[in-house]
Amino acid sequence: MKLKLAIQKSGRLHDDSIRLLKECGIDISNGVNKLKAEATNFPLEVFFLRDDDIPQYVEDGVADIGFVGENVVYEKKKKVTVVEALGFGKCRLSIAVRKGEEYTGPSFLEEKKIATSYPVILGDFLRDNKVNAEIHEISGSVEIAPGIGLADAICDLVSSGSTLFMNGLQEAESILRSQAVLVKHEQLTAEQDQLLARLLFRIQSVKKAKNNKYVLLNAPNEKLQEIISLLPGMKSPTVLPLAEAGWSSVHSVLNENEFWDIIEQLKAAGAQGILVVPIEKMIV
Ligand code: PRT
Ligand code: ZN
Repeated sequence: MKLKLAIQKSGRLHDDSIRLLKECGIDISNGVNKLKAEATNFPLEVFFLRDDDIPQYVEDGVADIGFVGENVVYEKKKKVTVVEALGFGKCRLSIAVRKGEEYTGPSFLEEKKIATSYPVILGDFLRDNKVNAEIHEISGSVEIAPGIGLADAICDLVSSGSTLFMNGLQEAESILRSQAVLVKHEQLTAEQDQLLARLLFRIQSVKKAKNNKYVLLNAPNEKLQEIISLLPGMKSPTVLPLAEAGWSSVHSVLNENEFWDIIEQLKAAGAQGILVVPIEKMIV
């Protein structure tokens, strides 16, 4: 038995999806020109599909699981379960208006025409905010709609913001934050669930490793207690004596979010020779 995974055939999520599998130690045998490929060292079969079709395939159980943007999951409203955020494909779905216009909140959109490829999510947003606006659905190049007089505003995905900028638009309000997620079919068999648990364990180890750094530093022994108290570590930091009397080497793991704060405090407390090393996998 193999677990069937759907990923994007080509586009923004493709490379990161393949990379994540690789980081999980899973090699895909044949190229992306085929409809599907087999992993050589894990019971996994990979289907290459358009991202928009992935929720439907997973709902139908043609694929057991899929990697797809949350924006697509919420837009398609298919019956799938979101299991895990994957940490790539980050973007936001935002309302944008012409540069220089003063956006005063959702009521600004009253009676306006909004171009989008996300009519469902936008429709929910407008309804929640009791705004009456006309949704004009288009499938691509949404950002040019205000410029050619097709719409007063748009609702589209934004990452750097440069597409909006180049089209004379400004981001007014973000209505959804999105990233790639792992979705699963609602009724997996026990055997499929077991395979998914194995895959998830690997994905979580890779994610944890990315969010953490291994830190090595030298500390004068009289400052050791203070320095150790600053370090969270997986359990407690490793402390080894240095060849030079009165000094120790301290090893620990720091989370990305608190990383710079703690490094500054460590320096202030007398730590020297601080080395920061990436972690490849983290099994905790
Ligand atoms: O062929 P297929 O249907 O599979 O692909 P697609 O063309 O529909 O999707 P694709 O490859 O463009 O995007 C796949 C997924 O990547 C999306 O569903 C999001 O989950 C995620 N993602 C992350 C993005 C962006 N960032 C993004 N910036 N998807 C699209 N964009 C577009 C946006 O629509 C706009 O045109 O990039 C432009 C804005 O980018 P900035 O950097 O200029 O702000
Ligand atoms: Zn698509």
